[in-house]
Amino acid sequence: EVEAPETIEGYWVLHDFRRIDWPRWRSLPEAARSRLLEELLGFLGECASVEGVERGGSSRAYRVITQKADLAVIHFRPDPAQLFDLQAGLWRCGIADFLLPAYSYFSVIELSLYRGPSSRPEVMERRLYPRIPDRRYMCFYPMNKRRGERYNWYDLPASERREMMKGHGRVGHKYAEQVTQIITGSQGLDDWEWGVTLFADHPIHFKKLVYEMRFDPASSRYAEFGPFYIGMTASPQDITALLLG
Ligand code: 76R
Repeated sequence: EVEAPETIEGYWVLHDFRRIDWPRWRSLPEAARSRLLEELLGFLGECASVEGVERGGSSRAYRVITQKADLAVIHFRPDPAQLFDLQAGLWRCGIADFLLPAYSYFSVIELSLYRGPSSRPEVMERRLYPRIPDRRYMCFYPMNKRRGERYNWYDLPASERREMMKGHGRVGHKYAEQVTQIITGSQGLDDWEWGVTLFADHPIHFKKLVYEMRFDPASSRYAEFGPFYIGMTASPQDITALLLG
């Protein structure tokens, strides 16, 4: 008999990272750039407008540091079909011709019930259907649990996994004030098994948390990581300054 932990799913999530094709963008006349920018801001405004609706979803734009990307949009929606429309919506914006795909990720907010569904219903609701936290910085990376010859997470008895997740939660909980974490599951959905999205007012908290967690067995033995992306919240003014400044 297999012992997969029970999971509960909430919002569906799309992380969409783009690189700006700077030489082509800069070669456009200023009036054309302004028009394309306005259209993009209109689209992003529409995306964010669902936040007034209960369980409507949430969307945020970020500037991204390093050459891996320039811009990111994160969408949470109750229905995965909405994410298909949002992806198409960005491609339909004229500026999409200047936004090169950099990375993207499809997953769903997941609570694994290692500790049982002990939380109160309103706490569950808030964790399954959260607004994207209003923190200045965002850190995203995909990860797997190892399936090696020596260390295989999926071969462990449930009791050992539960014990290890307890230790994991203890380390994480020290950072509960500084870092909001949203774990999304992507088994069967994308190339890694989970997406980790962290939100904080300063990126130093990502470094401290992720480093400390590397020493915890759930990570030191069993975690494998993909690329890291660091974003800074981008208001319409920030995006205007980035693209026209
Ligand atoms: O308290 C609870 O009920 C939640 C406990 C908890 C679970 C079940 C928890 C707490 N996490 C859980 C599940 Mn987590 N988490 C990560 C990473 O970089 C690394 O080493 C790993 C990436 C971070 C930084 C992080 C942070 N967590 C998971 C799972 C699913 C495992 C499964 O189902 O098998 C993954 C992949 C994962 C990964 N975690 C916390 C945090 C933080 C900060 C907390 C504490 C939250 C709080 O107490 O407010």
